[in-house]
Amino acid sequence: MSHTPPTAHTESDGIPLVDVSDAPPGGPLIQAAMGHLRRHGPVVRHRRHGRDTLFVADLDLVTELADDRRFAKHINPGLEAVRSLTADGLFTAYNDEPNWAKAHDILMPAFALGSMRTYHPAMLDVSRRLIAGWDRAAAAGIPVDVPGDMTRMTLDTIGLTGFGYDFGSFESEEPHPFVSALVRGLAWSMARITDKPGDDHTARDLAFREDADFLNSVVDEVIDHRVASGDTSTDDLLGLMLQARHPADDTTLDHANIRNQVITFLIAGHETTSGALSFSLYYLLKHPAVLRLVQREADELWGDTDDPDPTYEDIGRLTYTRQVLNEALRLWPTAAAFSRSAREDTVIGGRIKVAAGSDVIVITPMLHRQPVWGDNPELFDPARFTAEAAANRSPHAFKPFGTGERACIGRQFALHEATMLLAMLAHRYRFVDQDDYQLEVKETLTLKPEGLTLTPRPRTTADRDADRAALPGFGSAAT
Ligand code: FDE
Repeated sequence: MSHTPPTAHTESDGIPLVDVSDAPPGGPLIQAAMGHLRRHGPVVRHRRHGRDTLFVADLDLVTELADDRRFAKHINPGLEAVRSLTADGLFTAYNDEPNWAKAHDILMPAFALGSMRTYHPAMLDVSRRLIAGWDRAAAAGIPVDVPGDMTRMTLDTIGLTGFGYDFGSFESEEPHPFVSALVRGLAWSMARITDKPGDDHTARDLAFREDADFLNSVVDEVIDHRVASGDTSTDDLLGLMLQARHPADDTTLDHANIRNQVITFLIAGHETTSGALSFSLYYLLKHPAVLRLVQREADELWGDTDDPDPTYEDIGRLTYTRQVLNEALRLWPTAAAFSRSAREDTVIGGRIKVAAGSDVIVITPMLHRQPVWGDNPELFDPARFTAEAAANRSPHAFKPFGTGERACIGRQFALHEATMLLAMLAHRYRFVDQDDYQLEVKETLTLKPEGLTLTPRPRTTADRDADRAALPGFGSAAT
């Protein structure tokens, strides 16, 4: 972009002000926010067309904002736009909208750690679909489209485990039409954030309505299919939503809300996790010593078998693989910001006035690069996430899943799915960086490494032995 970054002047409370009203619409919002915070320090006042938002990365300020007694989740203009797709679904519901608490209570059990045992077989099944495709690429010596395949994986997984619906994404070269409509719908939501007041967007908005209608029709089909089947079990999300009665009023969720939740879970459950997997693979591709440690961990569980059968319990034992995932989520938290608003007029940091209801946004990738992370926060180092290192750090230094009562309900789900797939891929393949890929972060509602490809090569028994021999002494830390 040729546009010069806006310079800041300082407001009376000492906070730098960045006015982007003259910036062209569109463009990557998170990376622009990261740029402002890198240039002007860990709190910046951001102004667009007269509307002010505080951008925050400072750990002490985030610690204050995380206090649910003083602050609550804010439905900012971005989420407000996503509401056109998901209305009072969990992710976009206002805090006081009755269906938030109702759906939250009904669905919580489906996301408790123990429920992952139920989803494990389907997650494994979809992992094997992905691996079948990678085996074909490996045999042909051709690269795979990493974000594309990760998106197929996570969409099929949430579809099957959540709703018993098979998107069959690996059967097609093209993304599923549902995904294309979803991606366009989310792009529409994001575009609206930078709209200039007064511009005419009729055609764009009509196209969005068509996509939204299509999404609703697919979801209605999924719901109708379940209802018609006469299946009344409650062991997936859809079953719970159709059958479980809330103790407060003994009613189930209504049809419109169930539809909003299904779309919510399809959005929240696939884009974010797919990005997390893609960034993890990017870092493994670029850090062979880390990859070897992941491989050692997988080899210890699965030995030289070409077709391991990971158990539910195995996934909890993949602690180093989990550290890799966390470190990727530190540098590139795929849901990269969350908004807070003050319950009452207040002051943060002892000097910054925050009016009730005004918008404060935590820019998570910059929180994750604060001094608490040491002198070289850009360095990829999974040793930051040993149990000991994590215990010695403020819980507010790492927020890839948001905060408080509106934090991510799907956290265990995403971690189980992603840890298993990463370990299975590292166990089975060597990764070849055939194009010397240079990271380019693409923004939709979430972040992903644009254009990342790699060539998988089968890992032979001889490779496994050589990898083990190349490892430094047992128990040494990764770099
Ligand atoms: C949520 C979430 C969050 C918060 C946001 C705000 O605050 O605004 C975040 C940050 C997140 N989330 C993140 C994430 C990451 C990853 C990887 C994920 N995530 C994944 C997932 C999966 C699933 C299924 C999900 N996820 C889901 C979800 C939901 C439903 C929500 C909403 C909650 C409430 O309630 O609010 C979320 N998530 Fe997530």
